[in-house]
Amino acid sequence: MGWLGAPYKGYGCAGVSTVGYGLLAREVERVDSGYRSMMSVQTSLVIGPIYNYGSEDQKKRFIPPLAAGEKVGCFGLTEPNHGSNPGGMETRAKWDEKNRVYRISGTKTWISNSPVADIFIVWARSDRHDNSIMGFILEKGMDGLSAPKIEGKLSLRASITGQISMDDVPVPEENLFPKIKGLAGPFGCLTNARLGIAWGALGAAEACFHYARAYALERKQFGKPLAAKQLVQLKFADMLTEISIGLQSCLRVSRLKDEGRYSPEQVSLIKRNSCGKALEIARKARDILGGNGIVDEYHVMRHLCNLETVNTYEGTHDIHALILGRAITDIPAF
Ligand code: TGC
Ligand code: FAD
Repeated sequence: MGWLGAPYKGYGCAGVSTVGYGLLAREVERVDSGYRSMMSVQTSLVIGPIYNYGSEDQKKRFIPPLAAGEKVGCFGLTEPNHGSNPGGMETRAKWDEKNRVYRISGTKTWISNSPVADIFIVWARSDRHDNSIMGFILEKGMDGLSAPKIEGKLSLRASITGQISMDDVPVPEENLFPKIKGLAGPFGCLTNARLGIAWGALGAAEACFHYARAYALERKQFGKPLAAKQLVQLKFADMLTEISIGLQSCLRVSRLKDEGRYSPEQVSLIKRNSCGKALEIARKARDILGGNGIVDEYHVMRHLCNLETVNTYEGTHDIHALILGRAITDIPAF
């Protein structure tokens, strides 16, 4: 439908504004956060780095099938020992001069789409680049590359998650991103994805609001619909207020980004606010549905469980507080 890679221009991408991308994320996450996850990863974390940091050959080769949905991508930053602090990463790329390949070894974990991915964006420290973090494009079928699935998730069940296991994977030199070095590479991708999440989480909150409103108008207790009770109306007033204010802030930051006048901290502010508020809204909606609120048929509990992940990935609620704290005080407190 033209949604994958939507904010990028050319190579089969639609070329919409940041506001347009946000609106898409909001509508997709109204269905399920796992659907939006698939869209965010493919768009901001896979097509995005190839578009922004890749060579012309890499763009022509990899982006069109990703934008068309013919190939699935994933983004490997998190490691078993380094989640909130990816700067500690242990994955290594060793330059093999004779064969002109990088030999990559290490493990990435909690990687959306990895078990079904054709293309793997992997961040690793490279001995050919002063041990700096560099980005590589790995392809399914490369020697030593596997992607086992993580089982037992009670959240984001519509999105498949796995590890990326790399044992001396030979990656041709033309699969290295030539235009980026250091943590700014993965963090630049994350800023774009976090902005989509800020819109998306509120889409899930809106879905919960509407399910609860419809339910409260139907369901009668003490001789009247729940919607006729003042305490229930107070919950709806609070929910709608947070959704409205949250969406306005997403709109403003997205417009600033379209004008080239935004900062990553503003994105942290709205990602954190939207996820935290969406969780509170989903909990209120679940409460209004009473016992039915915990059943999959009524959807709210599914959104609530999904939002626990959305509040954690792409920087946890508290990590974004610390990013804001650093901007406010100039003191990093991580
Ligand atoms: P720090 O010193 O802050 O920065 C290092 C370099 O990066 C630059 N930078 C950014 N550039 C662009 N956008 C941003 N948001 C940036 N933030 C930092 C910075 O200017 C610097 O550049 P340079 O050139 O001077 O080197 O690095 P730090 O190690 O102190 O960072 C601390 C902290 C906590 C902010 C960072 O580690 C962090 O954000 N941690 C959270 C980790 C995280 O978000 N992981 C996400 C993994 S991917 C994922 O979850 C996908 S889920 C997808 C889905 O299914 O939807
Ligand atoms: P930790 O970093 O161990 O944090 C645990 C707790 O400690 C949190 O509450 C955190 O806020 C707190 N904490 C950490 N540091 C501090 C501090 N300095 N001060 C105070 N509190 C602190 N990663 C990818 O690279 N690619 C993906 O596609 C991807 N998809 C994901 C999909 C799912 C379903 C999930 C659950 C995660 C995914 N992730 C992905 C990983 C995600 O980004 C990490 O889970 C997240 O960054 C947190 O890291 P962690 O789980 O190691 O938690």
